[in-house]
Amino acid sequence: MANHPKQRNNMKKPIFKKAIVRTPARSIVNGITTASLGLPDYDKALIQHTEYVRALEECGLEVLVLNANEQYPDSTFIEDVALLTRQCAIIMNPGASSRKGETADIGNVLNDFYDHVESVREPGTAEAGDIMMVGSHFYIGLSARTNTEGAQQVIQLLEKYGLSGSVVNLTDVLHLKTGLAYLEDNNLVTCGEFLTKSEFQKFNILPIDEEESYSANCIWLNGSVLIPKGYPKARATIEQAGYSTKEVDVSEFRKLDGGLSCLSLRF
Ligand code: CIR
Repeated sequence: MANHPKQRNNMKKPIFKKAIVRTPARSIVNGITTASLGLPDYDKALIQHTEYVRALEECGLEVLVLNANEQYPDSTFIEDVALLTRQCAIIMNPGASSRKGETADIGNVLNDFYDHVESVREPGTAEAGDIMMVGSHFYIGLSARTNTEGAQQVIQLLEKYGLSGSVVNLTDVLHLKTGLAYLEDNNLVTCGEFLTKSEFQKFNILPIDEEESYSANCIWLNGSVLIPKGYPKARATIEQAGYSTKEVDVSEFRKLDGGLSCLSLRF
């Protein structure tokens, strides 16, 4: 039987065994935001974070919880500071000036897990919320946080380890994965500006309505999909595609433009 053109990207699925998270700091109320949803409630954020860790564990991951870093209000959004692949870790250089120092202690943490730890350097900036892994290929969003120089450095580093990368222009959202999530088996949760982009048409697109756009940032973890609580249409779409889902309430992180994926590094 001929291959269906939308089934070309099938390849061995990753198995995620570990995750690294960082406890929210009290200073989280000073985090960067474009949302008009009010200030996050620190106590509620702590509870939601604990539940998020539990959900990761229920998906089979062993979770390393780093201490809060009060100096950096956005430091709980740890996904942005490093890209973790099977072959290497790449420490990012965040484009947001208030977040640059978040990378200072991450090298020591990653050295415990990786033989190869690389870094993006000035004038390159990159935040890994802009990077989506599809097998051995990495889509890198050019955003207000990730510049062309940063993306090119990431691509060169990936190529050094036999991986590949390509850039995607984005205009409407903070990070690439604000509007996209790869669920393996060629399935791509897609929203807004990404629905019509030519590079994503080879995927089986699971479209998310604009009014539920926040839920496009969901995570495939070993067969289950973690999605934010309160997006019934998105949940139904993902379940109809054959996945079991697990809802996590991340309302306090949403107030700072943070999604589910931003809260962990998974590898
Ligand atoms: C920021 O603006 O940097 C944080 N308040 C939110 C970061 C969200 N991270 C992500 O989407 N990967």
